[in-house]
Amino acid sequence: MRLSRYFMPTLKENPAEAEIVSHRLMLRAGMIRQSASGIYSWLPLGFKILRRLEDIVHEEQMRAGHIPMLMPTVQSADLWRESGRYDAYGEEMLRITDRGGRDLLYGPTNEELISDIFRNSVKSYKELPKTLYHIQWKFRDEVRPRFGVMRGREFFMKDGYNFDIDQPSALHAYNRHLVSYLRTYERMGLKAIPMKADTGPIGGDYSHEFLVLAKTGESEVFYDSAVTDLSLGDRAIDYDDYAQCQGVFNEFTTPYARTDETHDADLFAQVPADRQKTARGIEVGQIFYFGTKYADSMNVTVDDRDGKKVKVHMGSHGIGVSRLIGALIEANHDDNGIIWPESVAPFRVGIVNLKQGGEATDPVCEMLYKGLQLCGLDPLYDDRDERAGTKFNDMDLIGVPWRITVGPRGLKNDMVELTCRATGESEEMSPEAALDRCGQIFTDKGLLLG
Ligand code: 5CA
Repeated sequence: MRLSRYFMPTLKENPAEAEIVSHRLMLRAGMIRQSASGIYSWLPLGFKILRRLEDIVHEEQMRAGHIPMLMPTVQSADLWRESGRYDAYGEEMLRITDRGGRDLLYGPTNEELISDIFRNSVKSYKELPKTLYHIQWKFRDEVRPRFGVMRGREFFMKDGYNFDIDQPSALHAYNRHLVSYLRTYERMGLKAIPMKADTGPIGGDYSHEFLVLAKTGESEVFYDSAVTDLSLGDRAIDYDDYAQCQGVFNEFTTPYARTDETHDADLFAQVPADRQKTARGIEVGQIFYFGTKYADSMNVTVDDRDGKKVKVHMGSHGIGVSRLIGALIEANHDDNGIIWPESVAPFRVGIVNLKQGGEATDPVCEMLYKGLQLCGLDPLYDDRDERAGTKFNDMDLIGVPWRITVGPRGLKNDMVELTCRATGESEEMSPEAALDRCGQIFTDKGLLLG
C-alpha cells in the first residue's frame, strides 16, 4: 500500500476520552472511530488487523475439525422465549420490533439459534459429533461500555457450539477447544492463561476463561507463576486423540490460576510462596460445557443406536476477536506506539523514503516496494511528501515491525537501513540485502503463507 493513497487518519494528540493505552493508540493510529457509545467504525488499518485475527481464528478452528458457518446478527425472540433466556437476559439485550409487530433482537450469543438449526436437521447419533462455529458481530447493551473495543456494546466474537452424544465425547470437545484456543493465542504472540471460571448451577470443572495479563485488565487474577512458563509450542496435536487433548488440558489447568470470581484463598496458600502471584487480566475467551441444559429446554435430541431419543450434550466456546486487538496492544507497546507481533501486524514491512521525488531514492523505494509485494509481505510505502520525523513517528505509532529507510546519503554507498520496531536496532545494508533479509525473517517464522 502506498501511504499517499491510503486512508489512515492518525492523530498527534492523545484523545481525551481514552483512559487506557490501547484505546488511545487505536484512535491515534486511525484504526477506529466511535460511532456511538461502545460502537465503532473500523477504519482500514483497524479492519486489516481484525481480518488478520479472524483468519488465524478460522485456521485454528478448522484445524481442530470445527465447521465454519454464518448466522445472522438479528434473531427472532421466539427461540429465546423457548429457552427461557428472553426475560432472563435483562437489559443487556437489544430488543427490536419489526413493522409487523414481531419481536426481534440483536444477538448477544447464539446458543438458541444453533440449537434450533441443529434439532431441525440432525436426527441420528450417526451424525455426531459436530462442532459448528461462526465469527459474527454481537451486541450487548453493557451498563458501562469502556476502554474502546475492550468492552464494547457491538463487538466481534467467534462462538462455537459442540453437539455430542454423551458426556465423554462432549468433554473431549471441551478439551479440544482448550487446546485449539491455546494455539490460537500463541500464534498471535499472546500468552493467555486458562483460569477456572464460574460454572453456575451445573458445577464441575468445565468452564475456563483465558486471560492475558495486563495492568489495565478488568479482572483480578491469582496464579502460580509456573503456569506462565507453559507453552504449547510447535508440538504436533491430533485433535481426535482424547488422551493427548486431556494431557494438554491437565498440563495447563493443574497449576493454580483463577480470577477473583473463583479464587480460593486456602488452595492458593498451598502454592509455594515465591510462586504466588496476583495481577490483573483481560478475558479474551471462554469455554463452557453445559451438559443437556439447552437440550432440555429446547428439546434437542437424536436417535441413539436403539432408536431411542436421547438428549444431546452441548458446550459453547467464545473468543473475543475485537477485544483481542486491545489486549494485543496492552501487551505490546512503548511510548512511541504499538509494537505488533509479526504474525498479526497489519503491514509487515514499512518503507520510508527520506527524499520523495529524489532521483536516487524513488527507484530504490519502488524496487523494494515491488520486491516485498512479490514476497507476499504487504509493505506500507510512505511515499508522502512529509518530513522524515513525521514518517518515522507514523511508522512507530502504527507498529510496523520492520522499517527500511531509504535516503540519498546512504544510497551514495548503496546502503539503506533496516530497523526492528521491537528492539529499535538498525543495520545498514544494500537494498537487495534488505529485501532478502525481510523475506528470510518471515519465511523462517512460517509467516509468508499466512
Ligand atoms: N456463549 C458464550 C460462549 S460462545 C459466550 O458468549 N461467552 S462470553 O460471554 O464469555 O463471550 C466470549 C468472549 O467475548 C469473552 O471472553 C470476551 O473476550 C468477549 N466479549 C464479551 N463481552 C464483550 C464486550 N462487551 N466487548 C468486547 N468483547 C466482549
